[in-house]
Amino acid sequence: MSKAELIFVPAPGVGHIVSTIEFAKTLILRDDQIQVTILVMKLPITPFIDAYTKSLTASQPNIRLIDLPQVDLPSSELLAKSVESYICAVIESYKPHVHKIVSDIVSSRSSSDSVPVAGIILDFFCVSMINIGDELGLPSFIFLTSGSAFLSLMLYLPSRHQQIGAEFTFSDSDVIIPGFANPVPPRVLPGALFNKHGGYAAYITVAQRFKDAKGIIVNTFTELESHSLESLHDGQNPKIYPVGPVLNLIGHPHPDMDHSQWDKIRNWLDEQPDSSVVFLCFGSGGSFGVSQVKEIALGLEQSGYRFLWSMRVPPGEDEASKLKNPEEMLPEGFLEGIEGRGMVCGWTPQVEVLAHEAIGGFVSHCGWNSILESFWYGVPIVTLPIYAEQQLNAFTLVKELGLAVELKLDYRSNGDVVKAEEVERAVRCVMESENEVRKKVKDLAGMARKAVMDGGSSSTSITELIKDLRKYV
Ligand code: UPG
Repeated sequence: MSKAELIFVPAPGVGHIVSTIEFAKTLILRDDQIQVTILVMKLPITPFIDAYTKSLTASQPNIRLIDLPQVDLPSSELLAKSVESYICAVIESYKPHVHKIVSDIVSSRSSSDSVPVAGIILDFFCVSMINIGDELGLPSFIFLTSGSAFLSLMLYLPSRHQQIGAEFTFSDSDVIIPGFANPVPPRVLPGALFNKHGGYAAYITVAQRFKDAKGIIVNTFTELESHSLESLHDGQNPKIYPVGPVLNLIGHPHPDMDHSQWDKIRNWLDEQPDSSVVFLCFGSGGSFGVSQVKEIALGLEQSGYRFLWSMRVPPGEDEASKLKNPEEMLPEGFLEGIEGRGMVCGWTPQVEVLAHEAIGGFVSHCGWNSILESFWYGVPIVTLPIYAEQQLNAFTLVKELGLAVELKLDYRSNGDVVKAEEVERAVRCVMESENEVRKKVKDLAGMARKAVMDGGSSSTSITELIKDLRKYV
């Protein structure tokens, strides 16, 4: 087999970088003639991404990182109006640099003995760069860091936009989206789709380009989202490759992690009975204000279960964001009151926690990586989505797949407060040993592992993808 190069352009966020890099590694493991170049963007809202990317790719001779030059960033007013339009604006500014680097790579490979570029693999936020591939004669593929439910939404949005041409509103009737078995309530759609200040426009612009990709690689597996994946195979959409779960199971060396605290947590977990601890963690950016933290704390206390809670101080201008330590948000005397039954912490290596036998349930913001990691270890989820497509993921897990316990599907942090009693109920429900969801998720863990083994559904899909990519060199 001859050598071939792939150029990856991931978005600069933890939830995007980790699975993208892991996927690049998977391709190289499967075909050692593949070389990967990753173009690295930097964003001030994720300052550690650079070091993070380097540590995830260390000792990978077939992966080369190229730092893209700094660009002038859009104004903070734009960020305040819509995170999505801010990210898209940053990505637009990077486009000329990406164009230059990719075209330099292509022209340096013109001799017959050099390694040809087989294609560009873009994060979904970077789909406007499909133009670069087109201009340079390279096929562009999307690597989707979320699941098939989100893909269904993105493939549906352009036709709705053509008919209606305006943002969603919370009072809209439920939406029929191909790929969903149930009508989808507007309240579980990504917040950006209601945003009149650029969020909706940014989403539509991204969604409109999905059909221009040569293929869409999705971090999901057929056994998890069979209905959705089957309905998207309609001959109209680009070819879809379910290749997941693509996971980094080694824990992430995040700069915010306090190693001595993690040692204490690990020792504490080792002392707890199997499946007795509920873990709460809300992704790389999820946080709550003081009043919500108080309700969660009370709910945990009233549930009587052991817990490990990874907390963050929220960004912004309010009282809570001025606190230095997330523990300061807890009600006074809370930690003393629970008498060693629970621990709170900052960044923890989530995969290591989920793998621990003491963990019996996971209250999650339903970021896609967290969902896949939890399923991999057979840990049932309680849904508390916060932003991005997390509400849609929560809806998919609870209503479409029956694979999670509902706490909230449509939580919006700017106004909603989930009450302690609701937290208590959901925690009790997920921790019950006879819970139906627990049994289903245990079975799913086996299916996830089979999917990525030789001959499994995702493994077969990766073989097909490599074959298809090689047709372009
Ligand atoms: N993580 C830790 N420790 C922590 C917090 C997070 O190891 O204390 C890891 C976690 O294991 C996971 C990643 O960080 O691998 C977080 O990814 P994810 O669960 O997907 O959440 P986000 O960081 O919020 O991810 C963004 C979006 C989310 C989307 C995802 C993939 O917010 O909605 O599904 O990207 O596109």
